[in-house]
Amino acid sequence: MEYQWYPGHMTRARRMMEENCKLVDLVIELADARIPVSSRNPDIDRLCAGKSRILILNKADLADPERTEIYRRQEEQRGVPVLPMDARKRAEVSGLRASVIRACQSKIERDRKRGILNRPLRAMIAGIPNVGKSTLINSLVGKSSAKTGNKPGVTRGKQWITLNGNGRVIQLLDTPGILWPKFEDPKVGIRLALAGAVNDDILDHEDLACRLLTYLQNRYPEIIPERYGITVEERNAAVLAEREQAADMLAAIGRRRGILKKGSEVDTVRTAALLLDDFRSGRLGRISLE
Ligand SMILES: Nc1nc2c(ncn2[C@@H]2O[C@H](COP(=O)(O)OP(=O)(O)O)[C@@H](O)[C@H]2O)c(=O)[nH]1
Ligand SMILES: [Mg+2]
Repeated sequence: MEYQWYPGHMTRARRMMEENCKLVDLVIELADARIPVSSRNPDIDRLCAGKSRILILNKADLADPERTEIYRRQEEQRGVPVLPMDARKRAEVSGLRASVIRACQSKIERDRKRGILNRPLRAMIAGIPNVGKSTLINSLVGKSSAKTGNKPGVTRGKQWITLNGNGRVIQLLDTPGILWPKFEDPKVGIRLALAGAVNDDILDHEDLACRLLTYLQNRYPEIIPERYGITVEERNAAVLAEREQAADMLAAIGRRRGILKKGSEVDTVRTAALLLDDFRSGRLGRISLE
């Protein structure tokens, strides 16, 4: 989350991806199930050309299951195996080993024809910051050997984590590949920010909160009234622009929760922080932004 994507960072990340891709048979790409398009970087196709691929739709516990399923089917039609999951849950992560072996089947066949049996399969995990790469590695390995949190992996030298299971050895590069988000489309930037994938301090929380409220009003109109016990005033809905409606709603939430400044004015900055936190932690329910 502390990531600021200066060109130098991007170049370094790209070079690392290229270098590491050469070492593996398979790339396990992580995307955020709530923003499956905005959290991916299409450059991975070029960087990892010729490698087997698996796409993990992580944080599926926070996403709208119907949308996740639509995206899963769409990507599988393109030939990429897709696994929605909650990387924090070991039981959900355990299916990944079988998927790795399946995804590498043609490689295994080629080896077999050459008389090479049980060569370890090498894999790496890749994704934008905060998508859950370290969490996934921890769950796969079963102990906290990979750093989680908001900092990128600290390991410098190349190390492999050996995963046994399904009768074949899988070697996982212990340093995940870092992909950089694509910000050219401002909508993408907003979705990344809402999902908590980019540095929060530099953002206007009120603006984000209002955008979220507008989105929810259009896509999940029952959520805000249910969670905060407020009603959208018909009168306002009829006369106010979408943006003003959202600001109105934010103020109503703050009033309802008693988030006030000195005096009796609603503190919309703190209300915005509450709303964003409720969204990011799943307290508003399972919501997808794409
Ligand atoms: N709800 C939910 N949170 C997750 C999941 N995977 C990771 N996280 C959280 O997302 C944050 C970032 O995870 P981390 O593994 O450090 O991301 P990395 O930067 O890609 O290595 C942490 O707070 C994790 O607990 C998931 O599947 N569901
Ligand atoms: Mg990490």
